[in-house]
Amino acid sequence: KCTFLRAALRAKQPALGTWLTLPGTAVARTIASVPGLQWMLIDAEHGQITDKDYYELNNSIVSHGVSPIIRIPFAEGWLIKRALDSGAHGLMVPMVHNAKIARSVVSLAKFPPQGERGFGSPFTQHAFGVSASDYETQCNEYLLTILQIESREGLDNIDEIAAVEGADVMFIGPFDLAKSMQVQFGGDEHEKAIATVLKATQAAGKYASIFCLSGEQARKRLDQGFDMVSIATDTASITRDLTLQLETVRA
Ligand code: 3PY
Repeated sequence: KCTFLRAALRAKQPALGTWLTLPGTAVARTIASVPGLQWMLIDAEHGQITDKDYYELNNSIVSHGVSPIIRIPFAEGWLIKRALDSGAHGLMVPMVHNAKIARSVVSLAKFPPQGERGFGSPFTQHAFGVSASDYETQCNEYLLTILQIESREGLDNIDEIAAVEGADVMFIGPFDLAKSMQVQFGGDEHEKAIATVLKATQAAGKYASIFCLSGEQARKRLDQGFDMVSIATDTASITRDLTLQLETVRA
């Protein structure tokens, strides 16, 4: 069960996901039950979700055959520990600017001998769908370490970051990248930077991923060679559909 997303990536299937910023298992279940999703991002960087919510959200999402990924607020050891102890299938870390941060994240996310993660929570294995001892042996292989490239510094250091062993996915945060570079979102320089990260990620034999807000954007990125894309967020989906229905009824 812990292999949903990893299996899709290994099979070279487009890994399609959504963004969860609203707390509550009802929202998570409603979204995860839409057929065809491989992953759902539990956003504890910017959303209203806290680490107290992780356990219930993970289990709700996994019960629909979707891999939960937790995005923590920052590359800090105790934040990584709390996210992984809840049994997430993937860890997303924002603002990875250099290989030193990338190495530290990987080390904190892996049990020895690959890393320095400690074992202890009696609940961790539940969302992975395995026994505690299987969790310990399988986790290093199946847990996805997802590093966000979303700064000029991260862009400049992409070759070294992508080369870090155990760093599985380079995930572009296009909004923060544009802000950090002080360029227009979607403009030539922005697109060139995105292409640079994609190329370096592919050259390092890692998976390339990017945040998209719609199926149209996601399709374009998959056609460019990205392996894993979001297609929507919870709040944007609600707003978009309500706007559309209002326009339809008023037309
Ligand atoms: C960005 O676009 O900066 C992101 O991190 C997506 O949430």
